[in-house]
Amino acid sequence: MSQSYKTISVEIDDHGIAKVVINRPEKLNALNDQVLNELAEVFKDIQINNEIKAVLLTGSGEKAFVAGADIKELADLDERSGRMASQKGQQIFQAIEDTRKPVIAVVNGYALGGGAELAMACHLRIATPNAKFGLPEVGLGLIPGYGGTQRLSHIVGNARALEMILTGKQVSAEKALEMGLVNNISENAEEEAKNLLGTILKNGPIAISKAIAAVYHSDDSNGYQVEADLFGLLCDTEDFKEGTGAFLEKRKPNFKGK
Ligand code: CO8
Repeated sequence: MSQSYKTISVEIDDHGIAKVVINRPEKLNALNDQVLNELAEVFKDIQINNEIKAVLLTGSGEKAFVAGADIKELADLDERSGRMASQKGQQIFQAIEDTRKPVIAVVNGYALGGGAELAMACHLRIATPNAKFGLPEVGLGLIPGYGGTQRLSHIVGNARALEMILTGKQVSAEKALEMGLVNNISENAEEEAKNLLGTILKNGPIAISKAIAAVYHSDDSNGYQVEADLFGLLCDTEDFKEGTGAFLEKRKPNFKGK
């Protein structure tokens, strides 16, 4: 990566998995303006860095993934600055969701407020058994503002989303799994996430990026059209010839991402 960050560390392993760690453990990785700005920069770099094939996002320390937006900074917001702060965070989280490389959150503790919203902006979520999800904003006289009202209802449905948002109550990792809010729970969540990414990365990289794009169009009225267009586009790739050729020749495919 081209830059060094103060609140985020990034390490790229031999398989092209970028491990992105939010590094503010003394404040349970709360998202202050600096963390948000750095997250935006990191994901811009990830999008254009060909060395990076997939992303694992987690929080530092034993206790928290991210305990929310930084309440100290929130306390001074008014109508105008509040709307702008919400929009800024929404855009950054949207850019994470729009990454066309798989992004997996390893939720290693509290994922509250903006932290739950950040995990939901990732494509997949693996939790440690001590993970706790919650949207406690109503207890602060607020509502979720980084896309949580929208993403939570897409993921778990309106009734369950409203229960979480209106009560502000935390849910355990097990409950989150039952609700479909996380893909899996593991004591070794990071290893599990890397294995999952390893399995994904054996497949054609263009197909992976188009699959992510197609799934995120599923709520649009033109989702089927997008699917057909992307399907057609993939039929013109060398990876498609390689994948089908390898099956017919009974060998493993060697995808080049072309
Ligand atoms: N913001 C700022 N500081 C925090 C936050 C936070 N969200 N969470 C924890 N901290 C700080 C604590 O103040 C404490 O700092 P210090 O040691 O200097 O006093 C340190 O982290 C450790 O925290 P605790 O001592 O509280 O640790 P506990 O183990 O006792 O408790 C909890 C852990 C339960 C997670 C507790 O810290 C807590 O309730 N945190 C706040 C959780 C919360 O309400 N999050 C939602 C915030 S609102 C939000 O995210 C809105 C998002 C949308 C914004 C859109 C527009 C801007």
